[in-house]
Amino acid sequence: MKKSVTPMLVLAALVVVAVMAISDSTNQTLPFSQNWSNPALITANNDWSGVPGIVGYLGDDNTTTATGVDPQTITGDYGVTVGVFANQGSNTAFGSGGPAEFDGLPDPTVGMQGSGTADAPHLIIYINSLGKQNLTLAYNLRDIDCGTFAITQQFNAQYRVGGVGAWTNIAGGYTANASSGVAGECTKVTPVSLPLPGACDNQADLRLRIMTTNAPSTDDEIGVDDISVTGQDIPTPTNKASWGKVKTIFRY
Ligand SMILES: [Ca+2]
Ligand SMILES: [Ca+2]
Ligand SMILES: [Ca+2]
Ligand SMILES: [Ca+2]
Repeated sequence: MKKSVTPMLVLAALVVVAVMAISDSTNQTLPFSQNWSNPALITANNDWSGVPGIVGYLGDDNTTTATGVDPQTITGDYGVTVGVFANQGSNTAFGSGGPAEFDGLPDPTVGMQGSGTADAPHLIIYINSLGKQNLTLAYNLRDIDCGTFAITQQFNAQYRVGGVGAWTNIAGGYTANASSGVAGECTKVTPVSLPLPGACDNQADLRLRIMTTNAPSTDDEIGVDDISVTGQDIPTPTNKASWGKVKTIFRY
């Protein structure tokens, strides 16, 4: 008897293709960088397919309606909705929560702010660190929102090896307030440079997560710009004796 493909299977396949098409979570080798200077990376809402190795999420888990949540306390996956508001030009007064692309600024960037829906918007960076050690994650948090309000916009950075399990806070990765905290101010830059722990060395699937949370009252739009992930080559052993030594040093 001839086998037939059920409509449900066809639908499931189409959904899989659709999900795959809106992001490029290919693990990127080092050195990796992204400064958002190319306005063509993101051209349509919720489509990250032109951005190698970075995907933005709304963080719309909605298990909490609280504001001002410390992002260090969020260690599970938080919402799976891929999102970005594309082509916002220089409209940093844009009020919707989640990631957004401001490609018309003199220095373009992707930014994020929280909202009642986007409780914990975040970027995930997908890295292949095979052969690399002593990694560093760096980025600039930029207050790009000149709105007349003063709030506290928390940010945090975490890592995870592989696609499942808890996220681990990176030492020094918490920024208590990336907003200037001054009404109408939009020039503050918070440089962040984080040495990553040894667990991040030499991994085929390393993920780095940069997250903010819904601030009390109106959120400040904060750019996550000049992202880089760098590392050093793990020395290649030249003979059997030195290989033993290397294995001892880099055991974890
Ligand atoms: Ca930039
Ligand atoms: Ca664009
Ligand atoms: Ca501001
Ligand atoms: Ca808010």
